Amino acid sequence: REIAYDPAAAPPSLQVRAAQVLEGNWTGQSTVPSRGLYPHQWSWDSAFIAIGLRHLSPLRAQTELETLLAAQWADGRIPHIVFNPSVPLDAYFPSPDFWRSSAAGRRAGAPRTVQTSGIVQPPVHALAAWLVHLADPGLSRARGFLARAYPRLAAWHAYLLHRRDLGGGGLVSVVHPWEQGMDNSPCWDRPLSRVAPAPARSFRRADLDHGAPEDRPTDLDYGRYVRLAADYRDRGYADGPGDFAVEDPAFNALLAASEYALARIAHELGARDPAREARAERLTAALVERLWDPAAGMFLCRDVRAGELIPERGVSGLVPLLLPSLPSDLAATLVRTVCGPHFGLGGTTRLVPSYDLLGDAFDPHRYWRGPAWFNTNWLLERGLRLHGERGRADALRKGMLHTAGASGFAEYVDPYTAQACGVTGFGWSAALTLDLLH
Ligand code: 9YW
Repeated sequence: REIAYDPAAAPPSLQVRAAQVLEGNWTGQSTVPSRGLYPHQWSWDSAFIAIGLRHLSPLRAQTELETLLAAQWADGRIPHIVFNPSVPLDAYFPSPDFWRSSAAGRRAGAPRTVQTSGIVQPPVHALAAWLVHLADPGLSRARGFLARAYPRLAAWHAYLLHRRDLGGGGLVSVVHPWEQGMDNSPCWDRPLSRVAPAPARSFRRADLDHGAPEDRPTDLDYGRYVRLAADYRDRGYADGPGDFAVEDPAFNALLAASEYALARIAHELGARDPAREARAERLTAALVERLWDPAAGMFLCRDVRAGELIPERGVSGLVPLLLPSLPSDLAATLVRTVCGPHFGLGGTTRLVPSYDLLGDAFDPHRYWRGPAWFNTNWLLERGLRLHGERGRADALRKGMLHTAGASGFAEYVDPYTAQACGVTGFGWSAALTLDLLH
């Protein structure tokens, strides 16, 4: 008897499942990180999502970035959240009525037509724009995608380099843990300890409606996040000395990588811009000078207020492996550190944890205090490949693809067991899976 082939019975491939997540999170103009937990557009999420989306629909990937860039402030900053007006205010905290961008951000040039937050996130956008262009150069040229994006991306970088060099050493400072994107990393514990928390009764967290409290930041963390953000808002989002200023290796390395991308974009547009590459190299040199710690064998964060390096090993200190002009002895040391006892790649872990396995604050389930995340692992996979570590890059890629599928595209996973933590169906986990598949 002939057995009919029933395609409906075949389990969908990883590629199809990843595409379904991105389809489900698409709003028509952009993609939410998570339908429940993060129902608006996030800045660095959109950059990573566009990098994956380009393989499904170059047009949607271009639109994703264009929607974000349309919310840029006149001073050049790209806000970390662009709010969707059709989502109820209490679905996410802090909501638009906390940030009050169009009123409090008026002098900094916040847009009038759309509500945003007033802080920023890591500058992955020029890198994303370049990769999106490469996916379909014909469509990109026909739509003037890069020609329209270029001045905005250049203004974004100028904002960071000119308004945010709070330490005066050629690196950008973040003024809030949410800006760096690894909210409750133990790297922030010391500089945050100087911030008086806002009273717990003065706000209501919406994140706990969607996640287990032991996988999330604490109420004390949130009190400090709220205090810092409210103070910045009350200063009209003007940049200057504040309570929290940290030079972070990942944030600055991503800016340098995006400067290289902007140089390529300028070249594609017929404008020679040798200053860009020089800037990327200067940023790399400043990273080495100000943040490299030979004893740790990696980059550390600098607490600008205290004038010292923060003695905690976070995954952000490995991300500069992404940079082509990193001195080769430093690249080799970083590879040894990723594979050594603190991060365990290829030994005790299959994906790189967000924080030191041997650190006092290590917690395999709590957000950025230990779990492995897909975006940082994607960046390290590229870095390993760039520096000739093909075998290790291939193994990491394999580990990521397996974990993405097995965890239902989790937001983050236990670095030892790969157990899913946070939400599933997470935007960049699905998007970067697609990118690895191509
Ligand atoms: C928040 C959206 C964002 C990410 C951050 C991550 C988390 C919490 O979620 O931030 O409320 O903004 O730490 O990196 O962009 O996915």
